[in-house]
Amino acid sequence: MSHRRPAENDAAAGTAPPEPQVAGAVDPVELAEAVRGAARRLGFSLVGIAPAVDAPGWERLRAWVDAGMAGAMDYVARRLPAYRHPQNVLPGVRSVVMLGMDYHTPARRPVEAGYGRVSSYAWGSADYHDVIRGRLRRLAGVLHERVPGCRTRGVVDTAPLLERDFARLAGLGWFGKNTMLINKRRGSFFFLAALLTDVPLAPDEPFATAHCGTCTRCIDACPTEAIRHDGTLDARRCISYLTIELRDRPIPEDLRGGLGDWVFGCDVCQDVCPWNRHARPTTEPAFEPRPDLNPLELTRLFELDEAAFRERFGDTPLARPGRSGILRNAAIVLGNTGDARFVEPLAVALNDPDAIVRGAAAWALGCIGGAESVAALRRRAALESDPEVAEEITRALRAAIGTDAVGDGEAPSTTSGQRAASGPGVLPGGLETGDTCRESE
Ligand code: B12
Ligand code: SF4
Ligand code: SF4
Repeated sequence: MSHRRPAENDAAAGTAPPEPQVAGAVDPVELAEAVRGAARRLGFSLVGIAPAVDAPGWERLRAWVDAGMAGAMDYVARRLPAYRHPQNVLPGVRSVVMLGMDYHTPARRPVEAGYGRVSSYAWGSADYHDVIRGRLRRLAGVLHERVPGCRTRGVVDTAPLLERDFARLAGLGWFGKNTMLINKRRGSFFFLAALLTDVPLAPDEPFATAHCGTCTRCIDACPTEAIRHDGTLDARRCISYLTIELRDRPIPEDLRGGLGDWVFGCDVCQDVCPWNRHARPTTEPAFEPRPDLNPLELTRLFELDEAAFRERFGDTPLARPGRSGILRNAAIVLGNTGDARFVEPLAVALNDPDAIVRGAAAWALGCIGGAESVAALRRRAALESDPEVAEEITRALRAAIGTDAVGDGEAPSTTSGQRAASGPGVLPGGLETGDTCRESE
């Protein structure tokens, strides 16, 4: 998802000492109630309080990072020691107020070829980080008013805090097999955020049970087989990671087909989850879907330069992968359609100033094949100066023409290493040519 890079201060950074004038002055139970009430009024539908203890999931996080499953998200590995205790996020912390804000809107519109699906958390007119940070500041204000001199820090996403771990400790729900924090009454379509404070607040009971039972729908439905049976997710395979977090480089070729029509993020493992039948619609106007994001028209995106892209998407989560990432993803989604109507926009993308976009467009044209794709690829091959894009073009021509020699009139071959495609027609095993591009090989 749109996980921002670590910021120096997340939100609501606390005022400096003096020590809070809290000892004996304010009842932790009464104060906890006041915080709960204020949080609900600020639009957080879930509120729970965890004690500031060692993160129970830290060893699992370390194992996950050590196994390389964080992929290119090196900010997680870099700050691994800091995740051990929330003390590293706010020195002197005693309580972690965990909050959930619903973003579900019941209106996923149908997606025709030429459009891409955007994860529902990003349909709104504002980035959730900005919306939530503002609310955290106001919630911190409630504590500061009651306990002058106390310290607070509000975080959403970017601090070294295992938010799902502390949400479970605060009684908000359990870890589903899809790794989401699931709440019995609300499902999982909510953001998490935390307000850390040095004020002692009466904690809630941790959520001690899990309610997935024998269900494996999310594991079975994941298009790229990213969810493992041991309750971990290999981020390197997750469409959310590939389309949002993996930036400034190509998406690994064997996973491009698995994107299907997802151009930003992925909701599959939540859409299939029975607990999301209980998801409640958001009451937050900023999360109401923008019609142009649900779904996103792809073919015109290649006409946007950097400034135009920023103008259109600068305030939304799509700004994180930026023009380069979104146009790369769009080219792959168009390639996955196998539809010749998209050769023209892809031929435009093939001459994009950004090499990542050109490489993805080449791959997509190889998927679609046909004389026009081949002609566009050949024209670009004569001009291309980037060695990686030139290599993509060579492989795409092989896929489109079906020869190893990237020339006319050679015998079809399935040894090119990219796809066993051979132009329009049926492949061994009864697959139609387009299917090889849609599959996660
Ligand atoms: C890195 C990251 C990602 C990565 C990796 C995701 C992952 N599953 O690890 C990628 C880019 C793939 C990703 C994708 C998404 N993310 Co994300 N992500 C994060 C981030 C920044 C850190 C998570 C992390 O450290 N992961 C490493 C693993 C090891 O830790 P973990 O999953 O947080 O915690 C697990 C362990 O502690 C373990 N565990 C601990 N003890 C035990 C014991 C047992 C027995 C078991 C089985 C497990 C277990 O289970 C926990 C829950 O999975 C958090 C924000 C934050 N600071 O926490 C958001 C966050 C988790 N993401 C969020 C969201 C919404 C998403 C997406 C839905 C976005 C989208 N639609 O595209 C997808 C969902 C994919 C999925 N199924 O997880 C929300 C989740 C809200 C919720 N209700 O759970 C968070 C909290 C952001 C937020 N502030 O709202 N994300
Ligand atoms: S978000 Fe999509 S790709 Fe990632 S684990 Fe869930 S279903 Fe799989
Ligand atoms: S789909 Fe089934 S297994 Fe997966 S998180 Fe939901 S209940 Fe658990």
